[in-house]
Amino acid sequence: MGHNTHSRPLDLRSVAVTDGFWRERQETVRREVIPYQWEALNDRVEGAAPSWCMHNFRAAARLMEAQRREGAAFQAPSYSYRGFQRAPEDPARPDPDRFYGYVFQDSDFAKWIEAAAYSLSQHPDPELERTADEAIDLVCAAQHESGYLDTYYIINGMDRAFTNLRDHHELYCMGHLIEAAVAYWQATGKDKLLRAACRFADCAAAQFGPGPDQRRGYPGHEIAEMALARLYEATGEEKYLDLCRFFLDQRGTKPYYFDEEARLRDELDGRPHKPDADPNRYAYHQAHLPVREQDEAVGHAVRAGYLYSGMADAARLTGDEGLRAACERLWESVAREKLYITGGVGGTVHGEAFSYPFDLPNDTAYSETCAAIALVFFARRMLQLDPKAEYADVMELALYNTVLAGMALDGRSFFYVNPLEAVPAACHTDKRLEHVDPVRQKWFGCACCPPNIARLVGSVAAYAYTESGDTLWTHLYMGSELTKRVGDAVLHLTMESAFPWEGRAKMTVRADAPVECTLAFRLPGWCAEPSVSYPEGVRRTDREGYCCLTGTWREGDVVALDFPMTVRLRMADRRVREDAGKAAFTRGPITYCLEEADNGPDLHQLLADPRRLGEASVVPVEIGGQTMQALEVPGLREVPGDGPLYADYAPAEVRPVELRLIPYFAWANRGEGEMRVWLRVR
Ligand code: FUB
Ligand code: ZN
Repeated sequence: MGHNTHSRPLDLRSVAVTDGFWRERQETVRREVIPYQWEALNDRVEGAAPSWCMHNFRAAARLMEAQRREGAAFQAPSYSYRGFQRAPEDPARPDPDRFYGYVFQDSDFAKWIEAAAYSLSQHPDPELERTADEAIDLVCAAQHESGYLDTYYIINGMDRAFTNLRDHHELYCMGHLIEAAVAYWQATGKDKLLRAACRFADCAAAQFGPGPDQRRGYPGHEIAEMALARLYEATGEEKYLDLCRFFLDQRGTKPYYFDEEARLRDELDGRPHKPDADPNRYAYHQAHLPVREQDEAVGHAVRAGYLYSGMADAARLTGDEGLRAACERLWESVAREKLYITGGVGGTVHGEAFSYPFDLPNDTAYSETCAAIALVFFARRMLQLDPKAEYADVMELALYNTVLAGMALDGRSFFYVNPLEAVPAACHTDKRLEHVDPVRQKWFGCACCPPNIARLVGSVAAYAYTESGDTLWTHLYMGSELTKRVGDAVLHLTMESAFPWEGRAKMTVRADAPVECTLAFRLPGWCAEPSVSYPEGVRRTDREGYCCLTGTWREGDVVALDFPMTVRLRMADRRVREDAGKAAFTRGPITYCLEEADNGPDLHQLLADPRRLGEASVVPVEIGGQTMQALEVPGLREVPGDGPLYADYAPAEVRPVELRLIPYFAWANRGEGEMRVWLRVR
């Protein structure tokens, strides 16, 4: 039996996550994060930056209700496009009719409702569903009669809608709305938000396209591409795939649309047009070249990850080989030259962007949480196109390390930026580190990351498994119960797993009648000696790091997987300046770090000793009420002298110490202190 390699994630209602590690995080999202973020979106979290997100929907809904009521007599308030106003002059007395916050504030609602949808698909919760339904009623009430749905322009002046695609995120908000609407429909069967999202997409499809009266634009911040592909897959409506393709095909063509629209804006405002002189402006938006010609990951890292995800979707759905080849080249660029050992990407604060190859600074790292999330999206889509374990290895790395580090263990505070080295005193005083926080924040004015983590954690099962006709692909190991249909037959599968702490996993089959199919399991790249046992009569073929087991599966059949996790001391390619002479500890999918709480201050004086790696032990530790595995490894500490600032060179005096390392995702959960991933090597 052959297996088609194009695959799709499982319907989340057919898989339940059951294991301690992920279930606990999904429960944190359900119990803490979703209710907390709802309060944040409604500006009710004391001490946190106000969001204004739902305030804006209320303002827009009032306006649209007035329009519906008054019909032809309706006169929009003459704001004449007032543009940004991040916050009211007196925060205690906001004008109920004004838009506040970032232009893309609507997307925070969309991410929240998407997270709520995933949570509902795992755990029915009538109260949450009621809150979500009421929020959807409000959002739909804010929709313009044309289908347009972005409160920034609905409130500030619809005459300027779609006039600044480069900076004003309407298509980004549309993309998030679509993602949310599909998820909510799939989780609850309710289609009110889906219908609203389709109307918005139809409105965009009327505006953008090759026709004589249409605009040749494309999103300044990508996500619409992957969202439209998802909408096409959910509804079967070709027009959404066409719009996705149009956006991809237009990007990077000349004359540059962003320049054209800037000229038109100036014309509209009656001011002289001054062309933008910044040569990097196109690369920031991945618009420097047509997408099929791109081969280096550049520009804003979240935008890039979302774009590449949309390209991979379109390549899979249309069989476009040029797109697929570009995706492969861009993947190589990220994975071989621009990826942190924590799975973070986008190393520079300047433009929240990818830097040049092998530039991976540790203390000034930007490594936005959303960028790691975008990389998870891209990796899953590459797996859907072509299941190669190397994609899943990176997906796992990003997920278990930077993505999880983005949220405190109690789910109540968040990192936007994820450095690999932090010294609080420096973070508080050094201008170069202005963007780096040594403690997580309750919320952000630009709160893209927290709800993004919530939606990914809630839907993690969609990254663990994908299916093609007769094949189930296991990419990540997590305790779960799932159902796989093969024709009319149904296979119930139970996965038990000790990940990420131990590399054992076991899949047990339950089936009323024998089912012929392939169960494919990823052999993690970090494991030198994977072992897989399976029932007699099943045929094994290995391809691209997957062990594919084909045969007739019966009740009680078991596949036992053992991926021994050893403590590894890893070094970076010697072209990475910042890691020269340094090493980092990893075990299985987890990257470790040193914290001041365990090792005292001045972590830069600690040295790893590769000769003693064999003496490393794995010890349970409790952090933030959660039990996890720490590492204890013999190392050395330099004895600081009390001499002058400079002296003639002499080898440092060292004393033996026991280094204690904790998972990177758990750092900064025990108060403020130093942290570092890369340490010097003796
Ligand atoms: O622009 C929307 C989001 O805000 C981006 O994805 C993040 O990088 C942040 O800039
Ligand atoms: Zn973010």
